[in-house]
Amino acid sequence: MNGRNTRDLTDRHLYLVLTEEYGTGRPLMSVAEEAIAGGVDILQMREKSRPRSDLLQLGSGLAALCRKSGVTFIVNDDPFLAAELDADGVHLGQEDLQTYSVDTARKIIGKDRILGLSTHSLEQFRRACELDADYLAFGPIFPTRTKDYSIGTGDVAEVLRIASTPVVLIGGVNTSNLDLLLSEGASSVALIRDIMQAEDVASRTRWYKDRLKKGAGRG
Ligand code: TZP
Ligand code: MG
Repeated sequence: MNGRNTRDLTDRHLYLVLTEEYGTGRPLMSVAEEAIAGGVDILQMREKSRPRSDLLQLGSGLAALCRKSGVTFIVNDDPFLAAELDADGVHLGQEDLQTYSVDTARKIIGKDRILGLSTHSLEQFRRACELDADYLAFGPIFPTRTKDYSIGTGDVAEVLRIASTPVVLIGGVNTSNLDLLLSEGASSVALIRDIMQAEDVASRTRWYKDRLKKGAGRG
């Protein structure tokens, strides 16, 4: 055991991507605390325009909170920062691969940390299955704020069928469309807005957790 919260990613997971820009102005630490109270499994720090000193400060708070709560803590974009914060893992986008190949990022974070990678098409997903990632995100499935396109649900079943690593579906997931993803066989989803903008973050988080849990057995 490495003492990190590197849970078995093949389970059903609720993954919240903390991005202040798409929240309601509340500090990310408070949102994180509420999401943890609601049962979130994985938290990612995704702050793209803050200086590194801020990320170190926020990240060490989030890392400590996640560590004591048994929640997996992932740092976006930067494997060096993930290692420095002793986070549970790093998440890379396709554009990050220009800076770090998956193998380079793996060397930086070590084998005990999680490496996640975003994919945006079936072809990209297929190629990513050959890489040394611990999970693959696939999306944006539905319209979202962080991308100017969405890919729909058409390839979801095929992605889940061919996946050799756990898959997290992302992009525009909300309480109205989650069932559609579950009916395609989804087990884990990642969200920003529908949790970050909820009036009651803990109860919205709990709603998703309950729904994911029931997902497998829905009639
Ligand atoms: N990558 C693909 S979609 C997305 C990211 C980071 C944003 C998801 O945010 P939301 O608000 O849940 O659509
Ligand atoms: Mg990135």
